[in-house]
Amino acid sequence: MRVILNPKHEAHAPPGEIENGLLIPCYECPARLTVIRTALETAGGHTFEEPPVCSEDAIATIHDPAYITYLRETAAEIRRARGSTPKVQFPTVFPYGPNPRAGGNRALRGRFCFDTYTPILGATFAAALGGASASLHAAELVAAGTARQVYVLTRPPGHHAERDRCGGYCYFNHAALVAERLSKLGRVAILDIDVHHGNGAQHLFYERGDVLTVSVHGDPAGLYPFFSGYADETGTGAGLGANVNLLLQPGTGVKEYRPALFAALDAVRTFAPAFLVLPFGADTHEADPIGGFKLPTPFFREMGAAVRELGLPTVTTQEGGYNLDVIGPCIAEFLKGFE
Ligand code: OKP
Ligand code: ZN
Repeated sequence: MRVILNPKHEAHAPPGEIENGLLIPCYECPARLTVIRTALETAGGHTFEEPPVCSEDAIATIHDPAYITYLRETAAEIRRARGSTPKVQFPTVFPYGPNPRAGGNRALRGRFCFDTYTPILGATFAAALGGASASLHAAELVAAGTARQVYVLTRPPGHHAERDRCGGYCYFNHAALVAERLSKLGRVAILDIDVHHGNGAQHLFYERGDVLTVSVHGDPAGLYPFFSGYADETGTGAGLGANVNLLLQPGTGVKEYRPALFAALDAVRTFAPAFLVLPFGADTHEADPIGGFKLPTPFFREMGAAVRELGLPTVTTQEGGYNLDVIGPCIAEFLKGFE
């Protein structure tokens, strides 16, 4: 597999995430990328390359320019901070009231972010730009027909990011950037198999009939992102019927997961897209600390083989997966089945 790396991820290393008012250790850490890369090197048959840096205009195909500017300027401000000034910014107040306004940094932190898991550090903008660059480079390779399958090995992840808000460890939506680029050439399906709902792509393409969004995930009644991912969210306007959410319960094992995956693949087949974008998370694994599913490592090869049956030019983006001992083997198995 051709693997495109985010060369700038490492310095984005949050000091923690805020859960129920407490700062807890980060699940989303730089070692995630390292262990995946090592597992792929050990498995063999993969090539690794770094992308050229993309322009902010290319990111603005999906994200609000004011949000892009906010991330860039906030990161720069943090790098200039001296003395006791914090090196990390978390939101504390979110938009409220009939006519929400946002003036000044403390308001913008809540304006451009929807949770307390997704801080901005001095290195965050460069890391996010690196992920967007890797994704857009992968999209160009598939668009040109130079490659039929490309895997974007990046962190932080992207599938929760919306047009003008970061959240769920995500800043720029890699899968959406790829889908938007490929949609210039034909219909695109996004199939999200992270354990968490792909709310970003749902939100970004909700009114579009030319981009199908399908997500297989844990019931949001009990799992992040809580506010979206329900079965009755089916799209609107031209996009009516082009959003599919398949919900699974905590404790989901192979027996429950397999039919849901088949249903998702059937929805993609029926849509008959020219391209597939696959936000992939290894947080469906039985040993993941936050997912709650029970999929064993060997099943990931079967998942890859099932997706392969679609026979579509595909960009896979790395999303979640937080057990450092298993995410590497999961991805190696998945790509083995997929290639
Ligand atoms: C990002 B991706 C743990 C709370 C974690 C945030 C989850 C973000 C998941 N105590 N909440 O979809 O893997
Ligand atoms: Zn996830």
